[in-house]
Amino acid sequence: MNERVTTITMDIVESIRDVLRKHDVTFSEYRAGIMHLARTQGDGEIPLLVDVFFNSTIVEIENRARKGSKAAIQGPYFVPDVPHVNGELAIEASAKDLPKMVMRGKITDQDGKPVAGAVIDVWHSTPQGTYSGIEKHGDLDKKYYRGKISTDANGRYECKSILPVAYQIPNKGPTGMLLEEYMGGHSWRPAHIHYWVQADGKRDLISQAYFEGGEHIEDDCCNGGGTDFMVPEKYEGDVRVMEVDFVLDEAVASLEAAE
Ligand code: MBD
Ligand code: FE
Repeated sequence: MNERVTTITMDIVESIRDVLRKHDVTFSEYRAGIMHLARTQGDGEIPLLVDVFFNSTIVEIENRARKGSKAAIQGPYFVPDVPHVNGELAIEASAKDLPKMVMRGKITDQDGKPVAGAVIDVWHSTPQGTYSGIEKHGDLDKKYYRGKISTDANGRYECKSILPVAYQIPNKGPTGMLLEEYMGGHSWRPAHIHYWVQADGKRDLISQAYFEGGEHIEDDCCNGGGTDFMVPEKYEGDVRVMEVDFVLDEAVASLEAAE
């Protein structure tokens, strides 16, 4: 028995009941809703559906307490235990000639001191707008377009990859159908890079970066934080430079205990 689970579950139930009453929801609508959820579950899209609508709210709550860099949505496609990489993410042979980017930046603490030995998980979509290591997306090995990178003694990191492109969340399944067909919206996200920064004694930071000049930054189907996470357009030769610094908060003891 967990009091917090009980309280939150009953509040969810009560707020859904209010919505059902407000809209005079019928037997057949109720049953259609259940069937849509069942289809979403069958297609493995429950994490996607929930993230589309609610991940940004969790981010909002998380950011109330943050003094350093703000968190962004994580999305459903993080994969744990991917290889450490040295300077470059694995790229498929078929993608070798695509435009490149370099991710780099500095990690500091609240006092501006560099954080050495921080580990950053980075991940981004394939040129096809899918993610590696996700069963529903095909069988591309999880080593592609993902990796753990570490900061050096000066708190700096650097890693190359291909340039991610504008990205449509899976839009053929029940989540895409809900957004597009039933609700008349779209299923686009801005091209993005995901980050998960971890360092001893520091609060984890999950973030993203968007590309200045890219589409859907302020029109994101996942409400992803918009221009707050946009990186200015800059090139070195023909390589897009994604310079992203992170300022970490100190670890919060009560959060670690809760995990
Ligand atoms: C993604 O790639 C993503 O980043 C989010 C937040 C939701 C769905 C797919
Ligand atoms: Fe993503």
